[in-house]
Amino acid sequence: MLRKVTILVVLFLGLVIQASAQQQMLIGNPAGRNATSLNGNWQIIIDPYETGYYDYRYQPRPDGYFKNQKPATPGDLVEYDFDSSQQLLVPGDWNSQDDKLLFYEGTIWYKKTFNYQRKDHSRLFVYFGGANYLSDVYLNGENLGRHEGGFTPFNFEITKLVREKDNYLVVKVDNKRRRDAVPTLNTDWWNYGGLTREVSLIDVPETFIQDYFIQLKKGTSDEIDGWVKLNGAAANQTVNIEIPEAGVRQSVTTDSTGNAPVKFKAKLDLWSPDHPRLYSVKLSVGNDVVSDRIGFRSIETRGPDILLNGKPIFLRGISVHEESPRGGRAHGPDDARTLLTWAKELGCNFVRLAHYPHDESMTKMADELGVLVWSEIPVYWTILWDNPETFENARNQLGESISRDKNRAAIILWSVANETPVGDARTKFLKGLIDYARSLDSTRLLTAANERHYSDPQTQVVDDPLGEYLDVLGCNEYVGWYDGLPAKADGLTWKVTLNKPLVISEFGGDALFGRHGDKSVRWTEEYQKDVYEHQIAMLRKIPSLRGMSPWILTDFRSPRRPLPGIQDFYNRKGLISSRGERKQAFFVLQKFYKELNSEGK
Ligand code: GCB
Repeated sequence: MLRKVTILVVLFLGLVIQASAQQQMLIGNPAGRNATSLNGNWQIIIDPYETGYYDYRYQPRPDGYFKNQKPATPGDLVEYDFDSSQQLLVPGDWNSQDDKLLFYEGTIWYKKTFNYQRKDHSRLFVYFGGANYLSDVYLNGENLGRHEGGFTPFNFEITKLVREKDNYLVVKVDNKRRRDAVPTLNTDWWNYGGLTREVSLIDVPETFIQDYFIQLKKGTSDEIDGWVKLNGAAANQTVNIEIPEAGVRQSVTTDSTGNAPVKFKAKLDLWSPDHPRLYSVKLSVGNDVVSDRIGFRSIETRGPDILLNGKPIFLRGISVHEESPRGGRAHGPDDARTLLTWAKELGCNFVRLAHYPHDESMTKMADELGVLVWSEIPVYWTILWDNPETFENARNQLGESISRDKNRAAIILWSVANETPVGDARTKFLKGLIDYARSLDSTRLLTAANERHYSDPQTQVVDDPLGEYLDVLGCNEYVGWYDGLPAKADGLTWKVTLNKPLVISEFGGDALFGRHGDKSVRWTEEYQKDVYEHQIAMLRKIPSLRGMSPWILTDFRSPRRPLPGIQDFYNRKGLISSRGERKQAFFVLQKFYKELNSEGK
């Protein structure tokens, strides 16, 4: 009987996993494929009342803006025209491209026209690196589907709809905040809207490599344990996997569903921040070829230690928002290089990419430059813990993020939440996410940025019940800013109840670059520097501390920060201003990280 039940449970789980894999259907590593960019200028229509979507009875219109209508005769009434409308650059948020859109939250319609010569026996997909927040996508007037979530990729097949001339791709992007969404109404960052990341057409053969996972088996340094997945009618195929620099040439045969496990031994030079070794990896089936650059490393914990390639490591980090030094949402390799180079100048071997998955070029650049990454989803503050749709949404965003970045050596931590209130519904929700992440990727560590509390005025306690399910305990604290004055840190002792690594995932204070005064005066560089000095002295004394990612690398826009002349709608906790100027605290942290480095940490 027990056996029967077990078999049923296994079958059911199999179905669930299969169903979710089907649902995601994301094409892995678009940059490693035959792609045509649709970046550049797109025509847009600003539509605050969603007139292009709803009629005057608030019913969806069959003749919405996605039909891209033109008057056929001079007497025809058509109240919009993409072709004479304004343009915006893609990728790019709309808020920073036009002053009148700075605070805009609502719908904007995007349109791009293109020609496409599709080869026989090929398939075509349109791929979006990310669009904030809700996207409805149409090609030549037909609905392709909807995607929810502002920071993860999605794609649609357009093989049957695409034509040689004058295709029109229309996307309705809506960044209205919602109580039941992820994130919810309340965040401390700018709600940059639009097609914020790359858009491209991906051309593949009828049967193609949809995705693959080529990583070391947990706890090993010479065993690849992964999988490859084909998409297309001819499922039983031989897939070749080559890593020429490691002398690897392997073949696997997929089953009737197109899946095959990939397991082999290889002698590999391991990836680390000091030695960010990447290998060219080529996968091929028939005439489909995907190329990637993959690093191999192991990551584990043992008691309070984090072990990278078997050796204890201290995470010298900084938190980073996806805020471009050019203004607006960062995207592309240039922004990624600038931000990560600044982090390295600070002495970091680690970044916390807050509070949502950043552009794919960021995690690829982290692989190239040798910077470990904490990757996060926007389960932030107080979302609707009891709402099944909210859970499904968070789970989907987590799945898409892991799906996109699972081959990046730089990523060592998946974080499921930031500063969520302790409670049964919340812990159940987050445990569901943690279990899901582990089912998709057994190789990385799970964390969350939690809070702490005082058991008495001198004792900080880290004992969030979520900790039981995490590998690494993340903890935010603002002693010296929201919690007393900087010197308060001197008298505090930390009690961490679990024998796991602790990462202080945030601390800091605001300073306006160039504002000087006594260290007791808020908003001055001197005050911020004082916060860092007292914090560092305090943190040094926590026995299980294995990393930190102070808040934050650069100033970033936030609607919650109105103070005129100082904040002007920026959170000023950056160690670097929004124009790239280093504040005094930058050098305090840099000095500390140099010391740690020379102590071998
Ligand atoms: C926090 C949040 C972060 C905020 C920061 C602040 O605890 O996690 O998103 O921006 O504090 O500056 O208040």
